[in-house]
Amino acid sequence: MKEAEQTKEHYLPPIHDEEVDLKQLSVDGEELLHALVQEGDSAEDVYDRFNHFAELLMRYMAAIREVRTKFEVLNEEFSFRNSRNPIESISSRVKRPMSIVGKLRRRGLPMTVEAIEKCLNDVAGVRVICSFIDDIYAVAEMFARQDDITVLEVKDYIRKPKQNGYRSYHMIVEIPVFFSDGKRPMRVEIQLRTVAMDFWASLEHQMKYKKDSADRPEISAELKSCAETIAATDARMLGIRKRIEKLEKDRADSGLGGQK
Ligand code: 0O2
Repeated sequence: MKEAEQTKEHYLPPIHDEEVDLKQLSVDGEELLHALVQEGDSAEDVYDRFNHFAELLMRYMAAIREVRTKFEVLNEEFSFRNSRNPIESISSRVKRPMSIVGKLRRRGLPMTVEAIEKCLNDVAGVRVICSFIDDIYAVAEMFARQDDITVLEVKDYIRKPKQNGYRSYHMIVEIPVFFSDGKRPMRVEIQLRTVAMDFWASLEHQMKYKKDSADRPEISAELKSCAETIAATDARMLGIRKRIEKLEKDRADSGLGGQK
């Protein structure tokens, strides 16, 4: 165990940019090492397991980069053709090592790299924030029809919002990533939502940690009402954009396109 603790700093691959979470391995370090220990383990076994874990996170980070690039390319092409960006921003994260451990424990799964790859869908997460609701479906469809993408699951919480008012379009996909030893399919969870849905979800997420509060039912009701207002506003904003586009088209068709 000591040996593993001493060498882990040495092993860590370089940090690439702010989206990369391998730093978390050092933050979670000792707790993570304890979680990975199995009965009868030698120091080498623990060290190996830690290294496999770190390598797996590195692979998920690579998958995130592939997915982000695809969305960035789609955004640029769409913007070139239509003179507006369907994507406002993209963020991504690799799940914290101790959150991975917690999820495996809750599900009664073994603390192994195989169990993570096979059973957890959200180790790599990419969030795509779109301007309008129709952009979400357009971008998701353009992404999903790329022939190296396998869509494993879709949850459309926009057409069918959750009871609490949560709205987003979720996809679990598999993307092939090329490493030195060959191609590996990597799983990534993608969440697509509008700016307004994202604003709502960030605030609602804070309720997760306020389970015992007496104010919870009232806040939840208020949040649900806000979710409905937001959904109505998103729909109205889309309607306005379509009307503006029609005006522009009519103007172009009538030969007035160049005049103000
Ligand atoms: P975190 O901290 O964001 O990672 P699964 O992930 O498939 O095991 P589940 O819950 O069936 O479990 O998947 P689902 O419904 O697709 O939700 C996955 C993620 O969507 C969540 O991850 C959240 O990020 C987000 N999400 C889902 N429901 C809600 C909600 O009601 N409110 C908010 N704010 N976010 C939600 P995690 O792991 O729960 O959380």
